[in-house]
Amino acid sequence: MPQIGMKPNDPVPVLSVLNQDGALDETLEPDLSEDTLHRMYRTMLEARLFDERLLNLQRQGKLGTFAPVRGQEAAQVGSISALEEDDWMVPSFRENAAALWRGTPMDGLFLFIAGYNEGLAIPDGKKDLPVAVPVASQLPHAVGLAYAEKFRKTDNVAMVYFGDGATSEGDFHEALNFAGVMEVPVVFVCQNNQWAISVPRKKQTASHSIAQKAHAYGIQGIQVDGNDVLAVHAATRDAVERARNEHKPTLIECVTYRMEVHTTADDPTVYRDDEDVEAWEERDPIKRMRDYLTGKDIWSDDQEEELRDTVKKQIEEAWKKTQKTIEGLDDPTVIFDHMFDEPTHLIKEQRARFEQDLQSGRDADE
Ligand SMILES: Cc1ncc(C[n+]2csc(CCOP(=O)(O)OP(=O)(O)O)c2C)c(N)n1
Ligand SMILES: [Mg+2]
Repeated sequence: MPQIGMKPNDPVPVLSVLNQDGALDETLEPDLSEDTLHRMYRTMLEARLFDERLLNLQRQGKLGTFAPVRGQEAAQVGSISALEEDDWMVPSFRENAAALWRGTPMDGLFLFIAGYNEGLAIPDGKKDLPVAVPVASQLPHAVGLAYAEKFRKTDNVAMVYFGDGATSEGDFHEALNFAGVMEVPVVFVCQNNQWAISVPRKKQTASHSIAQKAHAYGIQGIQVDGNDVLAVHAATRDAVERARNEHKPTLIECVTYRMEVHTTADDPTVYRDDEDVEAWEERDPIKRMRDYLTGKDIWSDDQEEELRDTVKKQIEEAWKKTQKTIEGLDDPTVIFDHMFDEPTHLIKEQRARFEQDLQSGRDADE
């Protein structure tokens, strides 16, 4: 049989705009206003400082487990800032930076991490899905939402976040396949942070890149420097436009690094080298954006100090508000409230049994 030219590692475009020191390739600089750039920087800093406070409160036993975002702020803020209010944001479980950009209140995030269902409530009319813990389960949801938007002839799109580990799940492949065949206006944002808990990227797939998997489904793929907020934004803006105007999906691989623990239940010192983490410290996305803004003469040390103070106050106020809210929450049966609009008979039975158990506990206490 004649051999036809088949390249196993088909090249995908690779995009970077800012180098490690915040210096710029001017030909690729996205056109963003000073206000937008400031808002992006502020959200990245909010996410970083919020993460630090969450860790600190978790270590004091005041919060439950959570997945820190440190190191991935550019991947999230660069991408979410390309989305419009009427588009869908479909997160995984590590998207606090993207959630903050979408206006999710910090006290809601605190409340959820403290173990209260109420913290996950999405305000009416907001097109954000709640956190999805089952890895990759959110990808088909995003494809369904985007397909419905197309069906209803709106020009809204959906953007879905997931990790490198999620690309080994069937849901990832089914979602990309359906999106390609049915021409669904969805943007797949993979944050390749090099780890799925203790499983390194090279054990996740033999594929040269994650972005190239797009080709198997007939959709566009692009790999970007995920610690370069401008590159992530430029790639995502193009993908959102393509989804909105042509109903073409895109897979974006943001190459980044999980600088922290997987969750607070994890100890990465037993499976990864400090030198790797230190090497990525040099590519810190926040420092890089700050250098860029300073180089453009639109950021100063005074502004930095003022912003840090403001954000720290905002975090403390949100924590105080959360503690107050917790005092007024004493109905654990709300866990049955949000799965279905009309509860199924099984949910009704479980709720009744749970209420009985709670009552017996209260009777025994008296
Ligand atoms: C279906 C499923 N399997 C296993 C788990 C346990 N688990 C939680 S996070 C995770 C790794 C996910 O890695 P990745 O997709 O790279 O996301 P990251 O945590 O790096 O953001 C695993 C295996 C889960 N939540 N859901
Ligand atoms: Mg990962």
